[in-house]
Amino acid sequence: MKFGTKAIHAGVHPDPSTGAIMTPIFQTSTYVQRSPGDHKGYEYSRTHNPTRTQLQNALAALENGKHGLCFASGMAAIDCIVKLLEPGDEVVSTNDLYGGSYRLFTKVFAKYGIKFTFVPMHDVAAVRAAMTERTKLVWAETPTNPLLHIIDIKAIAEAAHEGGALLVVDNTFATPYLQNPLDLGADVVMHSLTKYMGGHSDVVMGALIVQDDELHQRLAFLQNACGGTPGPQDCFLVLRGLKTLHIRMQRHCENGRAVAEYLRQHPKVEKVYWPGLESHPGHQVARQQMRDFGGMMSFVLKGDRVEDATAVLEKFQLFSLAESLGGVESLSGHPASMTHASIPAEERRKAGLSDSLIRLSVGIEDAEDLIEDLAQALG
Ligand code: P1T
Repeated sequence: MKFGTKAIHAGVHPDPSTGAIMTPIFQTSTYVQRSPGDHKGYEYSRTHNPTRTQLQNALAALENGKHGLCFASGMAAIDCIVKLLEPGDEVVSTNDLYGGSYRLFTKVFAKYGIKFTFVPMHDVAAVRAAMTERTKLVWAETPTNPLLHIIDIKAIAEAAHEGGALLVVDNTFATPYLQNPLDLGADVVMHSLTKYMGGHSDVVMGALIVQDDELHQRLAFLQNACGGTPGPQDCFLVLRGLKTLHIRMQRHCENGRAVAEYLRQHPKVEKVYWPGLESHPGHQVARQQMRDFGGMMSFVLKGDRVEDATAVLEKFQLFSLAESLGGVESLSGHPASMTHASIPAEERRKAGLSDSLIRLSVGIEDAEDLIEDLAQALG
């Protein structure tokens, strides 16, 4: 089955009791049993809920995995994975990643005796050098947030597995429309469903997708034991969003190209970070592991001054200044003071994240209007 057909049909079935073609919102916390233990597979909605089950199955199908697990946020999904670890275990992570992931690793889990090492993961040798016999997890995001580095998933999977570690890929920026990390050797795919998968900036949710039955059981145990599960209405919203994922992503990619090309030739722009540009250092790897290049990008202005970046951000009309990404509407952001403020300034600079970097989530409006907005804001 091709991707668009899967986005609409895979993993979901008309409701058996009514024939409703759209998955109903099973707004219930509990399920009646005929006799103790004699039930229809549903006991309590933290553990299972039929709306969530259909979403989990749809996500597994889109990522070419076997099992999906949904959470109340992307952070709750990440929290679940790290809870697989024991004190003394180590994680090697990319040094360019969502600020909230960095905060969870360094401010929450580090105090439970888990060690995190951050490396420029587009350099496979740096990953190998950072791994020890205690490394249990390799944490990759690709393209990375916010510098759009491309990490070679196949190469990192090999390095992780040689060292006996699992590879997790945060696939939030790419979505399964652009890349399927499980096919390239990853063990777990993680998503903030809040972004492209939901697609309409109206829900906060996260997910994990795996192939392996035993790993699924361990994660499902934690999902239920820790309880960071989403409600059925939010699951419905993401199910609805998924049905247009392929159409939206196609347009995000087209508009992404138009905006990146415009910024690249603009006299006030110093550098554009978008993997579709041939000048991007990860372009060749991106061509191999992605089907297109997406709608996320960052740029710095000539002179690299925060006050100039602030002036542009204040002038945008269509690129609303807001956290988050991946919705139908275009957004702009200032990572140093917004999404990545929880990473110490020194660490940000070491990773190459300038305080004047502007991040764009290019939406699916008409490209001409977006470029007009950039022209007036930069002018
Ligand atoms: O916001 P939440 O659904 O909990 O997802 C966290 C998360 C995880 N991974 C990546 C790559 C992310 O970008 C995010 C959330 N990011 C933003 C809110 C942002 O504006 O970058």
